[in-house]
Amino acid sequence: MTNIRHDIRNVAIIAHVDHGKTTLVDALLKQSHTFRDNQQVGTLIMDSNDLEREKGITILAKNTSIRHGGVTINIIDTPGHADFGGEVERVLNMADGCLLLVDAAEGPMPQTRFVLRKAFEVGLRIIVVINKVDRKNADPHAALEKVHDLFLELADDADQLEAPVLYAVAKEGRAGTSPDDLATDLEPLFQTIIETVPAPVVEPGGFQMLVANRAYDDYTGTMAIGRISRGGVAPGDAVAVLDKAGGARRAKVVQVLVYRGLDRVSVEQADAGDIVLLTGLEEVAIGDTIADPESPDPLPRIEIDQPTVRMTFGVNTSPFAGREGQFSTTRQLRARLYRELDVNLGLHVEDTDAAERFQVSGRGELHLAVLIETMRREGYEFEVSRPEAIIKRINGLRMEPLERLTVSVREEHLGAVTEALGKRRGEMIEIVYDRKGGVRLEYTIPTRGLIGFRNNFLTLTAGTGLMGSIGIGYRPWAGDFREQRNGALTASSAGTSLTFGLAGAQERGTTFIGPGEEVYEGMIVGIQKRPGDIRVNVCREKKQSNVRSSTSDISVRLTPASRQSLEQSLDFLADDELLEVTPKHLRLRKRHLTEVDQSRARRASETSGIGR
Ligand SMILES: Nc1nc2c(ncn2[C@@H]2O[C@H](COP(=O)(O)OP(=O)(O)OP(=O)(O)O)[C@@H](O)[C@H]2O)c(=O)[nH]1
Ligand SMILES: [Mg+2]
Repeated sequence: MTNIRHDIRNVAIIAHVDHGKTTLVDALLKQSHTFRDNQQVGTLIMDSNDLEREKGITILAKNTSIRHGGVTINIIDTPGHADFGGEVERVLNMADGCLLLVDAAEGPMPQTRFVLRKAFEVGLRIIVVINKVDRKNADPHAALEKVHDLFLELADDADQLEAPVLYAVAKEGRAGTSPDDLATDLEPLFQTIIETVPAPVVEPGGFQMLVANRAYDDYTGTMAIGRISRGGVAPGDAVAVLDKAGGARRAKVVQVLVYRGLDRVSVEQADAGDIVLLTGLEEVAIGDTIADPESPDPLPRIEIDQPTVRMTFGVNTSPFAGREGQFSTTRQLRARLYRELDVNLGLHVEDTDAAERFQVSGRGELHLAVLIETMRREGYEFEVSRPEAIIKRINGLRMEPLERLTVSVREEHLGAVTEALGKRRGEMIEIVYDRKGGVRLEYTIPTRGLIGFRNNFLTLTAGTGLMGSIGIGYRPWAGDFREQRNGALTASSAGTSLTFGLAGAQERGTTFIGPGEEVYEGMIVGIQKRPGDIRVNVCREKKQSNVRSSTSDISVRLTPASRQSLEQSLDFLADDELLEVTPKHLRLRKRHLTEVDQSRARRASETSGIGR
């Protein structure tokens, strides 16, 4: 006999990046009176980690829970950026339904397609929410029409085509069944969730739960998060942890916690359908099953799409190595990278033939950049190489990852953007002009062609363009097309940069550093105006005729340094260059620092015939 938990709904919120998921969760939380009346909660409450707040995007999927009437609605907020698609894949198994948000002005974007496909695969009931209908250029009807096209394309059976549609302004906490007639609150959305999302079905049998996520707390240690699919659990219960290798380990549950708004509260018992956090189980990996030791049946492990981009992480070999980081040895770097695999499902780490270098693969540049930034904030120092697409041999053929790219640009930027994409082997599959001077283009393009493209795209469209892409599999290698970057300005000797020396460098190009910074020979201090590296002496002082004076540099006009962010630095890197990452600095450098080393490396690659 099966039971149904009428008091619970488990719902995930999915969408393309920035379509308003976290904002909608804010409003749902506020309207469910989860907070005390005088509690200051702010906005994007669920984007709780520092990097999320700085970047204004969600990186990790997170749970929360609200009460509406007599029903507990467990909500899973997910990231919309394609690089964090692995986060979406691993949490959908906790839900029975989802809200598919679509921006009324942008319409469905590449990640909308990705998350909808995953939702269909998992069998979620879908509620379409056309959000941001307040935007000036909103066109909710056109957006909905495109959503319908997407449903037709992706649905496997007719049932899946039935989805209620709501319109919303998440920012104001309003929703309704027509874009011109929104309620003053989200009541229509609450109702639709309760009516549409199936209540959890309780499978009969002993306790069973798939670990979909982990959290850590200094008090309780690691917590395993998941949805109970069978039976119940209470503090003190003995359980079996079933791991990837097929092994089973006995453990004892210490606490059973559930979400209440932003808090976690301890409960005496939880049952199938509940989303819980269990403490006391120590080393549990995502994808493990926790089960009754009497019926230790593993659930299918979570399937995650393969990485498409990789780079090497190595021990810092710059002359400044060991100065700024707390953790800098091979052992520390290796342990940290492998530890990441427990929680970051989309990531792969491999040893290389060099003991001090590791190959790290992820779902995109941002996926890897977030790892780099996180590690540097933890006190690690290391060096990374240029990100590259992962090339495979399949049936003897050289194959490369391909992406589907959607760009929206203003008509005046169309020429520049299509030209740039053409050079990167992009193939246009669709072009749609709207009535407001905008153009939407669909492309297929090798992942290779997209690495480093974002910055370029923002420049070409003066910051007004919109782009998004998702991996769509492998295809035969499309041939070389590497665009020549302009040459680097490299420091010719070690020392401290001075205004006079930098002014000399600025005659040759743009500088990345300001005066008073320590440099080493072979460090990249700027970019010149044409191909080919040039060495510059940024530490050169003006010859003094008499007494040295700290104001003697004033006569020289310096353009402010063009500082490179982490992502810009990764985009900048050529094959023979590295990025040194420390808690205090990002330094671009040549792989071979001195002229002697460079020519030796050049000779070695020529004689071995592998030269790039
Ligand atoms: N005009 C308007 N802006 C909105 C609305 N909802 C959200 N926004 C804005 O859209 C931006 C992105 O909102 P988020 O809630 O962070 O979007 P998200 O889907 O969670 O983004 P990721 O988690 O990074 O994928 C924010 O600046 C919001 O203020 C809306 O209904 N109308
Ligand atoms: Mg978000």
